[in-house]
Amino acid sequence: MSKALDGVRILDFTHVQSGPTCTQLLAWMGADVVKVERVGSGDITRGQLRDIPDVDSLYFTMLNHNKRSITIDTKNPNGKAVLEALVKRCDVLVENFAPGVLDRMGLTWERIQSLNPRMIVASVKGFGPGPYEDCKVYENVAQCAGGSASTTGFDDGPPLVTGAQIGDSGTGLHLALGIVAALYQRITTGRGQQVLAAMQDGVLNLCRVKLRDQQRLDRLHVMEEYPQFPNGSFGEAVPRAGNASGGGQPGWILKCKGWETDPNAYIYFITQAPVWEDICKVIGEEGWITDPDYATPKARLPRLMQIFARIEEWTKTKTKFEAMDILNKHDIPCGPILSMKEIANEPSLRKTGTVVEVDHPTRGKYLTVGNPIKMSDSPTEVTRSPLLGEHTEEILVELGYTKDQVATLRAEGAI
Ligand code: CAO
Repeated sequence: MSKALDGVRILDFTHVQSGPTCTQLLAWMGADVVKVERVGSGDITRGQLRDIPDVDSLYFTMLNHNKRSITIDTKNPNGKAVLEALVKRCDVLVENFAPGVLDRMGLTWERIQSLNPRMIVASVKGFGPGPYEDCKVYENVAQCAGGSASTTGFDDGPPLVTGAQIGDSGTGLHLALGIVAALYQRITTGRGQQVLAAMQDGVLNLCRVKLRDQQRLDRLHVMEEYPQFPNGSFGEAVPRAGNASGGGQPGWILKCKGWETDPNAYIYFITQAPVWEDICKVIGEEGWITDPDYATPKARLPRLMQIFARIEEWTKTKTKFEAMDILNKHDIPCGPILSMKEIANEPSLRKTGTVVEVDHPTRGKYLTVGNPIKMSDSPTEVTRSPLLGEHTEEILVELGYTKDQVATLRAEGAI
């Protein structure tokens, strides 16, 4: 079956996490992704957080499926010639080097355009133009600068980073969308363009509701769905909201049976207004259906913590899965706190290809997260990540190099 991005050639000059997530998605959608790596060492993540000696780490393998690998020393003139041959042949160059690196390699936007005016150059950077544009950035820096850390955690604790890689993988996702849009625009303009996704911008985009709340706070000086209401105090900036829901339907994380020993025996419980009557019946508080102190969402706001404490008395008598079964029958929105172990073993996620088992020649079998985007006419088959330089010769031959020329390049360390 054909794939959405069949025929699209990606020069993947990415490393670590943010850029590789983007090009992995494009590969899953059918693009031919050629990953350019340093001779001898490759992407630094090949050797980071290793769980098996001398074997590509899960960090690397889980971000580089369905790609081909070529090694090039881009600081060697003949290596640079190979890189430029790839620029001429490809549709998109994706990179996430520190600011200025591509220019120092001689691959300025002007040079790339002169080599291939149809080339789309897509970059992840830590910051967009401004005071921090020259800074190197990793995940947690972006979470802090994008508004996530100041709004995550509990009121009486420090700012917190989240386990979701919203700075790296989140920005990779944003960049992938920019790339496919640029490919679409190129159909009519015939021209390439530069696509920039800054990690600070990507995180802020995902924290949009908190900028909404900042403006509500500026105007009203109070936000009734926040746990600081009614007994705590609000300062000038959006406070950390604990486990409060970011939307109009109050929610909180509640203990379930076994919480004393299982750190994940919890459920997220949402007191959605349309099912308030059912919630009251399930927990045995039928009086709250008509009691004016509880009957309306507005009346409940100052009592949310007390209400959740009462609901928790009920959830503590059920496992999170028993509670889910009961609550779902009443259409009460809720979600179990699933551990990574539970997710890894969840049969339905295996069935949909969201969690996939992959075989690797030196590592053996391992689990990875498959394509979260499911397309009916462009199915994803996850194939293993390439070994370092596994496709160097194959790609050079495609570029028109003879086997003798490849041997010469190898001998001089250019590839
Ligand atoms: N051959 C020869 N040299 C190569 C090469 C190759 N194939 N590939 C890269 N290099 C060189 C570059 O030319 C550069 O050299 P110079 O600094 O001399 O010009 C050098 O490798 C290092 O590039 P870098 O500065 O990007 O790498 P770093 O490890 O020092 O920094 C990071 C890493 C992630 C902080 C930085 O790349 C960055 O800020 N990227 C943008 C933001 C980003 O994507 N961050 C998320 C990373 S995922 O957590």
